[in-house]
Amino acid sequence: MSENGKRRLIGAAAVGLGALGVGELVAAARGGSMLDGVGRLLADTAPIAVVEELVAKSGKHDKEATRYGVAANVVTAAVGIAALPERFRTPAIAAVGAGTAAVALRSTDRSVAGALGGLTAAAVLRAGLRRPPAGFGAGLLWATAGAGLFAAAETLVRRTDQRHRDRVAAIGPMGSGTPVPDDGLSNEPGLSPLITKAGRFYVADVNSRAPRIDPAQWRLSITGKVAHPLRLSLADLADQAVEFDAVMVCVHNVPGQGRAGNARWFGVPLATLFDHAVPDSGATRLITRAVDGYTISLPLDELRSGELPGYLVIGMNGEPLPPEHGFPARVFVPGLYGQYTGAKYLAELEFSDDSHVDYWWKRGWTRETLRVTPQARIDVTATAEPGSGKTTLAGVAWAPPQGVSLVEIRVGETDWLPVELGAEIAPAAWRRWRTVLDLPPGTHAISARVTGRSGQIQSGEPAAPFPVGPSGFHTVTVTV
Ligand SMILES: Nc1nc2c(c(=O)[nH]1)N[C@H]1C(S)=C(S)[C@@H](COP(=O)(O)O)O[C@H]1N2
Ligand SMILES: [Mo]
Repeated sequence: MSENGKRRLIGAAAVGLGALGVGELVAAARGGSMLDGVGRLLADTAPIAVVEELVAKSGKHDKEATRYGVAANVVTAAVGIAALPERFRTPAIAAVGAGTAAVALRSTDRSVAGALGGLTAAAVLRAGLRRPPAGFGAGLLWATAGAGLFAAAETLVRRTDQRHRDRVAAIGPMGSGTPVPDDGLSNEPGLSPLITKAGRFYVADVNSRAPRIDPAQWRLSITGKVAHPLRLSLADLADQAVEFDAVMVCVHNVPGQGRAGNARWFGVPLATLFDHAVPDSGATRLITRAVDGYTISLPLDELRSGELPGYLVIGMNGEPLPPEHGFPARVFVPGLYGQYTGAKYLAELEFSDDSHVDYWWKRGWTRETLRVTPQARIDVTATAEPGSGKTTLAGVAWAPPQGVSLVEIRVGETDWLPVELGAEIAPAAWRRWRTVLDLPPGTHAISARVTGRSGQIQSGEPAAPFPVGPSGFHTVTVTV
């Protein structure tokens, strides 16, 4: 490529960054983001193999990774457009602008903001590519301004989120205030606490950012094949709520990972709502529908018979649900994987027949109501001192809803050895465990497994999460 051509492309990248910054700031000023809309489009449409690959590779920062990945693509698109013959540029930019706007409009509550951002970014791109920055200084100016505006937009959105978070927290306590009982296990450094703090609880979401729902305006609609449709406020629900301890597990939690958390929840038993609403005989599924249209449906028979005792949850660890965990309400059936347990940011509970198709079913996930399989995790491997074989192992295990009856560990291919269990705070909750071994010098592969009170023993056969849930043991290596 000629020097001139190179300079033109670098100039275009700078213009792209400028357009991104201006667009995001325009969106952020109204509480939204262009990038969030694009991120959601990816979640909605990417082939399932791509989704699974991304989830498997991503850790805690997958949302940030998506945002910055999308941002990088905006800059790349600017370069691509600049490389087109002049007569194609305006239509290409118009298509990108309209596309971004359309994508924003189909997403959650901040759609208009994202759409305005997209159109503004397109206008800036058009102007910038028509009179490209002449020389290094002008390009640097575009790039710096763009990066600065983008950073400002990020700060603005974060502030708006924080204001919402504060307003949610100000609603006041949601729960009984009863202290969590001690499980009697000595507190090893690194061992998961009995209750996972909301800020440390994993987040799994198709949205980059939780919708900001106004608690004063919000009502839960109970609709569909039902004798008494209902509209309930948060206060109506709080009046009927009870407390329960349970572990929530993401179907993507391959053994050893942290996509599981144990919380003290506050919610209305679904059975209570069914008593008020009275479903028709033709109703077979309960559709839990979020404000953004995301749905998870549940088999009504099992919910009603008590085989799947579910809750409409409005509180977590004594407080309102934090925005990212589903404020103002979500459905949770202990013992079902998160992806099958019910929607966060609930707008509606609809009694329906079997014709409904859930969000993830379209992408090949099973229509079976997937139950959590027993899993043990090793959080701690601590040798007393260098050269000593005395090694403390500790962790958590779950087998909801019936509970954990046995946790064992195995060193290499030797026999399974039972470990000490902490007291059970609730059968549906996770249970902590601990043991001290005297290991011979060398390197050891140590695995853990759990047996549920139902008799189900954790399977050691490694399997990826898609499409019916993961299996295998968590195995760590310890060198003495
Ligand atoms: N509205 C909505 N509800 C949802 C999801 C979502 O993306 N949107 N994700 C589901 C999945 S896959 C899981 S594992 C749990 C995660 O809940 P958490 O983010 O509070 O941990 O919520 C479930 N409910
Ligand atoms: Mo999940």
